[in-house]
Amino acid sequence: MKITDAKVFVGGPGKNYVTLKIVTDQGVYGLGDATLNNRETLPAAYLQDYLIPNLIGRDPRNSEDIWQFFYRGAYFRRGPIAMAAFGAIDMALWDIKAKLADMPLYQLFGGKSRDGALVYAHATGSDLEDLIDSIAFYVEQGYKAVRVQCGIPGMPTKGYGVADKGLTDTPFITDFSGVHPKEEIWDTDRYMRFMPAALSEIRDRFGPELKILHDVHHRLLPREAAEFAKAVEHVNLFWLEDPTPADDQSALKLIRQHSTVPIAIGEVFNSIWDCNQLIENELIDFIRVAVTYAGGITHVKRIVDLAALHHVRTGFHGAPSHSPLCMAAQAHLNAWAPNFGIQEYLVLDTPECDALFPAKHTLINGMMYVSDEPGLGVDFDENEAAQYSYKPGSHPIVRLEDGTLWNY
Ligand code: GCO
Ligand code: MG
Repeated sequence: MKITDAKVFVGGPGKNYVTLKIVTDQGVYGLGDATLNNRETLPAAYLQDYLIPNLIGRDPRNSEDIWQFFYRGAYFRRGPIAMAAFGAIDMALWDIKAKLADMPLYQLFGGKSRDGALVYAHATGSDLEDLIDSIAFYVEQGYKAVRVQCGIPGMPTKGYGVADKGLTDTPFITDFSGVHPKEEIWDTDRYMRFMPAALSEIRDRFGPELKILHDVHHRLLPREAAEFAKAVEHVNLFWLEDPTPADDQSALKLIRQHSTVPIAIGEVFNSIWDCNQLIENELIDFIRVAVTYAGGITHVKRIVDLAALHHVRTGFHGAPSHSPLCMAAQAHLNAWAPNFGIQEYLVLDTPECDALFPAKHTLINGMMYVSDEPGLGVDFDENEAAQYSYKPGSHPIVRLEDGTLWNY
């Protein structure tokens, strides 16, 4: 069996999805996602210029050897661009393998450990009252877990994860007006004064059952993060995400010394070497890697297995930029992983997205149910894809009030 062709598509409804289609001499094809948010053309070029020419003619069933060939063969290892490109190939090869076996992908990992996977929604409010309405909306929809992000009184701009309008408006983050980022202003003191009390009030309003998550989005210094974690301990958060920039791993020790709040980190990681020490030293509780950004199923499954040895559960990244293919790969891992924790899931089932990526995965009462179709269970309509093309976009950047550049 041989790979005869591979094509890359960039574009989508309101997103720049990077979709890889690998075609074989036996008519079976596989799909993978290389969408690196706001840098989408780079994994696409890596695939087109270097990886695809080396894929043609290979046996698609040897997904492990192909992964090693690209990873070791690059010589300059890791990095989000390369890992997203390898990830797309790997995802597509697992799709092919499961289609050949005529099984849903999770069967190849060891079958299902659960029927439905717990997901969390994003609630957002420009002030606490709006946020409480937004949380109530998701609770009424049946969600058992909600991430809560709130505008901070006196903060010159709205802050991370706070939508511009409406209680269900998803803050898509990317601004498609071009590659020059908008600027936001951050003030740690105002955040520290407001947010712990707001979380406390949310807990009082919604009672003990609701799983409440909060994303600090890398904004605090280690000592501040320890103080914050201590201050919210009584709120009984499901997790506190990215309290400090995830590249300083020793910062987590200080937080751990002062608080038992569960910590989730890893959405910016792209390799097991970014998280092995955090996992082995048991400094985190949830690992947030995404299958796309971290080298595909082959590599992320290794991370999940390492995490399981250290009581670290999964909480895969599921921001709106992730393609339905990445979400499907994660849905299959979620169905299998003995150490599954939760899945971030931002509903993207617009008619346009469904037409581009037909799929049978379902979301009912805040639980995601994986499709039993062979493979990843997501298709890709090339005719639909023809209407979309790449649109340059960017994340905001963040500054302190005096102009100092801060972490987005
Ligand atoms: C999350 C993330 C995202 C990121 C985004 C960057 O928890 O979902 O923090 O909102 O900011 O994925 O591209
Ligand atoms: Mg996050």
